[in-house]
Amino acid sequence: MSRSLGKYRVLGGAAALALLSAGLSAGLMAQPAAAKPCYGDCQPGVVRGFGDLRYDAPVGVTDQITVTAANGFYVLTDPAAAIIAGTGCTLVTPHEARCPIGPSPSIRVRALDGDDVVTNATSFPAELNGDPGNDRLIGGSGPDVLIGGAGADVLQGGAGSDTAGYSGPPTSTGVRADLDGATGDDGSADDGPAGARDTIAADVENLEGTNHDDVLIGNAGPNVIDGDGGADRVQGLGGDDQLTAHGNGAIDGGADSDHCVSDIRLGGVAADTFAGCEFTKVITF
Ligand SMILES: [Ca+2]
Ligand SMILES: [Ca+2]
Ligand SMILES: [Ca+2]
Ligand SMILES: [Ca+2]
Repeated sequence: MSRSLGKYRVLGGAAALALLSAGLSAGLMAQPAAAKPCYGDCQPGVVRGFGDLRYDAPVGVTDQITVTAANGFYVLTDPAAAIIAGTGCTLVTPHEARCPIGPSPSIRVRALDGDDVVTNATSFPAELNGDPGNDRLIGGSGPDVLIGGAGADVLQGGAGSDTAGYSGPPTSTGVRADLDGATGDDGSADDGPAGARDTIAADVENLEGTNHDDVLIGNAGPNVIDGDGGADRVQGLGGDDQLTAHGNGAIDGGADSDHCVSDIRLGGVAADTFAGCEFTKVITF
């Protein structure tokens, strides 16, 4: 912290104040107070934060949200919704907004209710939230985090190293999810919670679990899998995997060269067991 403040001091005067103020706003905006529907982190519609684009869809709309990048601007379109342009963004038509791309571009979209389609057609990292409803989330050429939420969702990563995330909305039970690329259905054991099977496409490489007891299984390629809270069973299978669990669980690296981490800094739990791991680490503080 003192190092950051020092940097601002060197800049001096109004520039330093402006930067500090922008940084603080971005920090506040990254921490919405509640999960209830609000817009662009509780500002209307689409906003530009510290270089990033944030959009919350209107409630009651089956959205078709697409984000592209052109001539230094994010372009957000949704033919199904009347978009509201908030701070840093301009409405071009009722269904199209533009916002200048900042120094550290990233995208966060919340589609909220409805059976929505959300497409990141840029190379920027994105977090796409389907929320309730049977959603289709389509990542861009960079790293995407695809959080389907409730409903039977389809998660397509595109190029880049992409993550199917279950840690976003609160769930009452753990999930079983794997990266075999198979279509999800309620007759199978994956992916996602019972009654809401997701299809995680073969172009998704990584998994993040819930706060409950999950079973998370990779594939023959390199995978990054984090069980999050709960006593998780994490399996990497082939490929050089990075696997993390958080106590009372089991990590199995499978074939090839795997890094396995039992992170039990929260305490009150036993270290996870390791099998098939070439590198292991237990983090206790
Ligand atoms: Ca929606
Ligand atoms: Ca959903
Ligand atoms: Ca978990
Ligand atoms: Ca693997």
